[in-house]
Amino acid sequence: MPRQSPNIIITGTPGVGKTTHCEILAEKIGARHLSVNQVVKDKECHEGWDDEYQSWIVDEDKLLDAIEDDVKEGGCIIDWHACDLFPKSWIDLVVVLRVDSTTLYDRLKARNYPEIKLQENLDTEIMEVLLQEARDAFDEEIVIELQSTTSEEMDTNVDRIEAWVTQWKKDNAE
Ligand code: DAT
Repeated sequence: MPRQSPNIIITGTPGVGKTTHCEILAEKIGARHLSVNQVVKDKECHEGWDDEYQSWIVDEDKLLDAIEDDVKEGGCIIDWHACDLFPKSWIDLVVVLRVDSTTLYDRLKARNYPEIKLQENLDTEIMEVLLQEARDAFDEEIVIELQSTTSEEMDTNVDRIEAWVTQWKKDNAE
C-alpha cells in the first residue's frame, strides 16, 4: 500500500529545535509527531541508562519494531538526533536543522547538560555531523538543511515544509 502522506525526519544536534518544529508541524499539517525519545522511554527500547551522558542507550532493532506500523501508514514526523538507522524506503524527506554555536551553547546550558555532553554536542554541530550522516544515508534530493537560530527562521521552515507536504500529496495522488 503506498503512503497517502509523506514521512519526514527532523534531525539535528540536541537543542537545535527538532521538538519545537515537530510540534508546530504536527498541529499545522495534522501529522503524527513521533518523538523517538518518548518511544524509547515508553516502550523500553533501550539497554539501560548512561549515567555519564544522562541518556538512554537505545536498542535500535527494538525501536524500529516499535515504530514500524505507525511509519508504514505514513504521515509521521520523526524527531531524533540520528537518522541513518531508518530504512530508506520509510522516508520521503530528511530535514537537518542547524544553529549557530553560541545559541546552541545557551540552549544546552539552560538544560543543565553535563559538561562532557555539552561540549560533544557543540562539536557535533560545528563539524556538521548530522548533515553528513543524512547525506550519506539518504538520496541527496531528499535531504534539506534549514537554519534554526531565530524564531523567524522557524516560521519560514514550517511554511516551507508545509508547502513541500502539499506538493508531495499532489504528486502522489492517484
Ligand atoms: P531539540 O528537540 O532539537 O533538542 P528543542 O525543540 O527542544 O530542540 O529546542 C530547544 C530550545 O530552543 C527550546 O527552548 C526552543 C528553542 N528553539 C529551538 N529552535 C528555535 C528557533 N528557531 N528560534 C528560537 N528558539 C528556538
